[in-house]
Amino acid sequence: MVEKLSLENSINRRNLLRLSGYSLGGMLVGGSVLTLAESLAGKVAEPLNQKVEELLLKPQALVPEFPISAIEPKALIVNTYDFTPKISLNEFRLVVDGEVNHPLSLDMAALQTLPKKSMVIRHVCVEGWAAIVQWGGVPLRELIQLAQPKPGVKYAYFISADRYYESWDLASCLHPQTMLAYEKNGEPLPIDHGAPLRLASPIKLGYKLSKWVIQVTLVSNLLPHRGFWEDQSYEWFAGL
Ligand SMILES: Nc1nc2c(c(=O)[nH]1)N[C@H]1C(S)=C(S)[C@@H](COP(=O)(O)O)O[C@H]1N2
Ligand SMILES: [Mo]
Repeated sequence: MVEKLSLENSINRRNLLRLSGYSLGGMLVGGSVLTLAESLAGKVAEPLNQKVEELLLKPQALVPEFPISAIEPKALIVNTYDFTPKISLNEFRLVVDGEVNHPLSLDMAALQTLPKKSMVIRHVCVEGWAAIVQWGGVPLRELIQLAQPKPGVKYAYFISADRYYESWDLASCLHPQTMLAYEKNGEPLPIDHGAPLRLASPIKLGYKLSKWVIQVTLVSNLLPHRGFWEDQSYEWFAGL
């Protein structure tokens, strides 16, 4: 059975627990998912959402990065609210959907053919610790450009395999230093730190940086649910 996973039912009906292990691929893929090859082959001709275009062209202030020698290899504390999900790499797909012209469903091999960025930044947790970490991965703006948000899109939801969820403003998503990371300190991302794919960015506090991201849903309005911690009174924007 192919079930189209909508953002609302993924949050409200807690499908994610059920999804978190195995049959991700088939269940997440709806009717009109283009492969990366099809997207790249020029089926992405519609004009971009104007706001996306502006944000891509307008230089956004970069946060200064650190030299490799500043990395603190032991300082990143595993901070997981509940459990570490089991994700089968064979079945893993990152789905980018919502109000987009070209929904994507990409496995890790496809993600690793996209432009790669590496950065050394400080991760800051509100619980009072920080760590200088090197992340390697794909800038989120690359994926958003491929998916082509429709006019009106202002936010992204990030759904994780452990039922964590977050929402971000579009400008922060398109910031050149916001990425979906698959490497930490030059090595494949460890499971506890969010493998195969997690958010990394020097512009947001730690709780915005979702681990085990399986779905990015672009929307024009926020739902009553805004984020796992935000729904328990943490600040939503959480900028650094
Ligand atoms: N899916 C998911 N993402 C998450 C969390 C979590 O519990 N689940 N914890 C958040 C918090 S509070 C922090 S500080 C960072 C910690 O990342 P780390 O465990 O790799 O150090 O992940 C964030 N992302
Ligand atoms: Mo945190």
